[in-house]
Amino acid sequence: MSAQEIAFQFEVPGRIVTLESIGTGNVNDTYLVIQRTTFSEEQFILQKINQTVFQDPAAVMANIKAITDHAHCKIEAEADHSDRIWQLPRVIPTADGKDYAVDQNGEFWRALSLIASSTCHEKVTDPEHAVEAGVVLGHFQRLIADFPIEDLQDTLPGFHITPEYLENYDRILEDVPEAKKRIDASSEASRLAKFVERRREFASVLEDAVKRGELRHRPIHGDPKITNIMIDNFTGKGTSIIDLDTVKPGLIHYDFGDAARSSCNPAGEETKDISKVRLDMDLFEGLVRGYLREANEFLTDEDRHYLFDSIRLITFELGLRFFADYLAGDVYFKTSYDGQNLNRARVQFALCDSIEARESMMRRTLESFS
Ligand code: GN1
Ligand code: MG
Repeated sequence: MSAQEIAFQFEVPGRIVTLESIGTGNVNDTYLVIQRTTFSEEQFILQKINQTVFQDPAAVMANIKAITDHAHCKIEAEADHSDRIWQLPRVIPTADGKDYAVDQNGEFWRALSLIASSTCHEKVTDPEHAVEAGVVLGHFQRLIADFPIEDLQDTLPGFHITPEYLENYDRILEDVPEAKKRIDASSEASRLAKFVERRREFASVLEDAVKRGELRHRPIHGDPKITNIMIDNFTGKGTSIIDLDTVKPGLIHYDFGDAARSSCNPAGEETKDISKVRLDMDLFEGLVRGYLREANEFLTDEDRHYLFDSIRLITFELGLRFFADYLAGDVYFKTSYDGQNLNRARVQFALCDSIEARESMMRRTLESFS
């Protein structure tokens, strides 16, 4: 069945004008669909869910439906007192009332409303953009903070549990014969392997805090990188967070760390010029100011205590995930050239270095807005 035939199954009026592949996501396939009737036009997002990553797509959709229903009600209730018009994608049902369609190959497809007249960026453009990224994440976390985690399914067990990524890395080194060869064949890969070794103990910093009862699980977004933050074309303000696949119970720290690592590195995730990778303090100040404006309301002192570590950790973790995937032969993240996952790992580890060097400044910034 073609994407066109699938698009036709969703409850959107009109006939298809175009359907084009868009998006730079590393996981799902994404299309923009435009349909017209005699007197109107509807644009929406059609996505094929990657089942190698999400093994229970129906559970992913149940989480998205539940969390967006909850958040939409809150956005509506607060609309008159808000400084902007907040938006959040809506799950568009199929003609027979389901949250997804399954094609003859067993592939799961979903349709989501488009956040129109807004743009997402691969890199942060200026400190105001970083402020908006912080506000958008803090606002989303605040909206969903009271959603009961028992009503969310764990759709990606182990997601953001850094010690488990280390175990997986060790397994790859042991079980994939090519992995060791790849390290031996490249001085850059062996440098990255040493980088990992020096941070083994640090990898459990957040999970240890959970075990000691200092941090607790809450509903999280899971993937609030800068490309998932929509900026309103008219006002320049953040208007929506998108890509709700990884909404599940977890630590809000994973979200904060991910927003910080992706919004405060002006070179972006895909640069080949490693010398340009750094944690920019002006962008960081913006992100923290925006985030804490919304999040101070629900953060505990213990939550605040781990905010710095979360940035260092999620940056290290993503580098480790890219590196492990390179060693395993690119089985998880989509790539468009050979060695892309190795390059992505180099970027995240360089950023991690830069974060470590700025620890005291970053901690001062975090304290000054708390
Ligand atoms: C993946 O869905 P996408 O492409 O935004 C990944 C994230 C990473 C991100 C890095 C489910 O996100 O965890 O931070 O790539 N998503 C999943 O770009 O693994
Ligand atoms: Mg995602």
